[in-house]
This record gives sequence, C-alpha cells and structure tokens, in this order.
Amino acid sequence: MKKYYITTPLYYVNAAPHLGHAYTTIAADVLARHKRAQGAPVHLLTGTDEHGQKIEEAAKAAGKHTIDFCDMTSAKFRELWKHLDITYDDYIRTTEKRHEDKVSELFALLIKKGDIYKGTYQGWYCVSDETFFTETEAPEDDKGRRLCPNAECRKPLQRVEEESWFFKLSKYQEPLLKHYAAHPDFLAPSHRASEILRFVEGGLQDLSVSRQKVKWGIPVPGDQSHTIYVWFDALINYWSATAGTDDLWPADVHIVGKEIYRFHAVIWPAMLMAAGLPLPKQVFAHGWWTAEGKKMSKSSGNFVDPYEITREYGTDVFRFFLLRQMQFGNDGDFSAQALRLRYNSELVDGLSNLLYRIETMVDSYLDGRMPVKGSPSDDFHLTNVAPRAPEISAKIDALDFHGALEVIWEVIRSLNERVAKTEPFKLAKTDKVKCELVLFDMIHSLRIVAGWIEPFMPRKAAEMHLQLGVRQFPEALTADDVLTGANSHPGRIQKGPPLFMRKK
Ligand code: ME8
Repeated sequence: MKKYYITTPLYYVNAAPHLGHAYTTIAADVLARHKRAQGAPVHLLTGTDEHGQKIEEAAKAAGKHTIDFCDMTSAKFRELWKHLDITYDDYIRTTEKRHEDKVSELFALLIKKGDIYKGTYQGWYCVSDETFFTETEAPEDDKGRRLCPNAECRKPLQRVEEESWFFKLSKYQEPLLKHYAAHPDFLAPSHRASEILRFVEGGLQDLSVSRQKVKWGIPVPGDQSHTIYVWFDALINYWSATAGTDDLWPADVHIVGKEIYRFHAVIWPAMLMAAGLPLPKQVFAHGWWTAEGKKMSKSSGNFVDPYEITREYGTDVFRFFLLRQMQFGNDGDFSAQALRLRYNSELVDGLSNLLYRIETMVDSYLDGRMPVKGSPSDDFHLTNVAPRAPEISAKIDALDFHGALEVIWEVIRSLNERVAKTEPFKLAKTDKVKCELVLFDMIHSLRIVAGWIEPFMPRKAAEMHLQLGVRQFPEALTADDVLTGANSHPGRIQKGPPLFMRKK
C-alpha cells in the first residue's frame, strides 16, 4: 500500500538550525501525526544539504575538514528534531552514498537522453543562495554593483564564465504549464501558484547544472573536472531516499519555504519529466518568519534559537505557537510578547484552567470518581464538540494548521462558556445528579479536545489523557473513540498540576 509521503527541504549545514527550520519540520510532523492517527501509513523524510561552495567555505572558516563540519552540523539538526519530538521516518544527507549514486545515475541518464548537454556558462552567481542569475535578472544598480535579486539576500554576485553542463529546462515550459493546468492542487497555496505561472509563462532558460571550480560536490559522470550543481544534486534526495521501495514515490507533498518555491515547482518537476518519473502530488510553499519585526538571518545575528524558547516554555508550546500564530502560507512575525500573550490567553486561561477546574470539581464533589452518564444526559459533547472533528481533520489535510487550531479553540471557548452557564459549582449544592451530568459531559468534551491537540502538542495531549482517565496508547483518541468509550476506563480522575502556568 502506498504510504503518504511527506518531505521537508534538506537544510544547509553551514550553520545550526533556527526557528525557520523548526517551523517547516514541525508542520510536516503535525501532518504526519495527523495522518497516522487516521490510520494511514506515513513516511516523513527530512535531512541535510551538504555539498557546494557555501558549505565548503563555511567549513574552511570553522577550520574543519568539510565532511567533519557536515557531520557536526547535520547532527545538530537531528538533535533538534529529537528535542522537538519530530517523528521522521528517514533522514537523508546528500553526502551519503545511497544519494550520490542515484544522483550520478540520473545525471547520466539525462545526458544519454540529450536533456543534459555541454556548453559555456556566462553570468552571475550568488554563493549564499547557490543560484545562477542572468544579466537581465541581475542588472547593475546605480553604484555599478550586481546584487542578488532575491530580496531576502541582496549579497554581491560573482561573475562566472566557464564550461558547463546544461539542463534543457526550456524544453519543459509547455509540459509544465500543461501539468499545472491539469493538476490544480499541484501548486499550493493558490496565491503562490500565480507567481509560478507568470514565471514559467515568461519563458524558461536552460539551467547550468555543473561547476568546474567547486570541488565539494558529486562529480559529473564521465567528466570528473565538473561537479554537479548543488541544487540539481539536492532536489534528487526526495527520490533517491525512496530507492529500493515501491510504496513511497511519488511524494504526496513537498513542504518548502516560499524562497525556494521555484526550485521545487519548476526545476524539480522538469527534472522528473526528463527522467520519465511521476511528479509529486503537491508542492506547498509556506511564508517567512521575521523576528521582532526584522529579517531573520544567521549573518546578522537576528534569529530565534528554538532552545531558548523551549527552555522557558517547553517544546509543545513552541510547536503550538508556530502553527497557531500565522496562517500556513503567509508571512508572520515572531516576538516574545506575542508568544507570552497567546500562551497566557489560549493555553493558560483557555485550556489549562478549564481542565484544572473540571478536575478540581470532580475531586471535590465526586471524591475523584469518574462521573458516569446519567439519564437524562447532558449532550454538549455529542452535539457541539464531536461534530467539529471532520472540519478540523479536513483543515489539517489541507495544511491549514492555523485554521484547525482556530476551530479547536472555538470549541474550548464554548466549553468555558458552558461551565459559566451551567454553574456546576452551584449545582453541587442544589442538584448533585445534574452536577455529575455536567461534569461527565465536560470530561468527555475534554477527552475529545485532547485527541485533537495531539499532533500539535503530543506531550500535553498525553498528560491530558492520563489525567482524564484515558488509555492514550498506542494512539491518541479520535472523537469516535471517545464517543464509543473504546479506550476509556471507569475509575478515577488523575488530577495533576495545571498543564500550563501563567507567565509574567
Ligand atoms: O534552502 N521563515 O536550505 P536552508 C520560515 N538547502 N521558514 C524558514 C525561514 C524563515 N525565516 N528560514 C528558513 C535550503 N526557513 C536548501 C534546500 S531542498 C532540496 C534544498 C525554512 O537551510 C524554510 O523551509 O536555507 C526554507 O525553505 C528552508 O528553511 C531553507 O533552509
């Protein structure tokens, strides 16, 4: 059975991971956990991009052998993924033999097919972006300089004139446009699709895919004086990692940042067409984070270190905040204040206080005994909570993580309103039967909520389930499990400390 195959970009190993890398990887993990909870076999691939001039220069600056430097930084990514509870199934490094062999094989095949040919490259190169630009793409500015046209970069370009191998990208203009038209979900979200369409409609030029001066790379088959262009090499990872399997390719979704969308939405599908391989089902480009209103960059020192946040808030809050704060696909700003505000209002006041209050009431009024369903029953969890499950699920399926969390917090708000309205603390004195019904309903509603938040906050969801007397293994509960009572056992509430404590 074909697995649902999700990929993140392969991150450059020139420096340690920051919030931006964590963002994409957490999103991919939430999608993977959600799909697994639905019972789908899932495969999540991440890894590191380790060839090219930029990495070679970074290693030199650090006084290390290039591969030792790659080992060191790649391990930092893996450590962070472990820390953030990323459930990846495979981790690929472009310096691994399994990848290098497949890149050479594909390159040789495209030479044989005539889609890669030898010529001379004249133009401009940005080392930081590892990207070529033509004269027209990177015109001189009023000071006579040529700067990288990528607004996020703007570094000086290097003049390059050398013999090069070229990929016949121009040949794929029409096939790409046809593919986009026939597969409306291929380019997502839709507002980014138009950028790509405009770019491809404007005409495609053949792409230089080898470098003579760069030694740290995979040699061109049969022409050892050239190494393969780092992007051509790295993109192939999504396919090379599936070698020897028949249940992975094509990928279901490549999740990438908007700045590398063209590579994934234009060059990569053209490479696959040339190789006669099926295309991924979707390429999704999310937006960019700034930090405290400014561009995040390693060189300027303005970036958010994930460990700094998780030390103070824990990993689940970090995961939650990134997907809650901005719409997946749009840009947003990370600030300490926004994090504290959202934490206090949604996690402390919204969720944690509700759970704590209900458990405290069960403790005081029922001596901690799990409330039982009486007759007539109080059915808010059936009428107003469980029916929201398909909507939440559909939003995560569409990578609308922000929208899914919005619905979950709408439900949490409605539960808080329900407590205020039904006043179980008063009923405890006047109508014990009714009081127990309300508590039964609340416990069941909270069990459903715990299942919903599992992909986002796996640790807190497990804590909630434990406190609510639910067996949370092997998987988080679905709303249906809660309703059928499949995984719950009678007994006692395990009231714990509040899930989240207020921050000043
Ligand atoms: O581009 N906001 O690697 P990279 C949101 N090796 N996401 C961000 C971000 C920010 N400020 N900064 C980084 C490369 N990201 C290539 C990819 S794929 C075959 C090769 C995330 O280390 C986002 O996913 O520069 C972005 O696309 C990626 O990190 C870039 O990582």
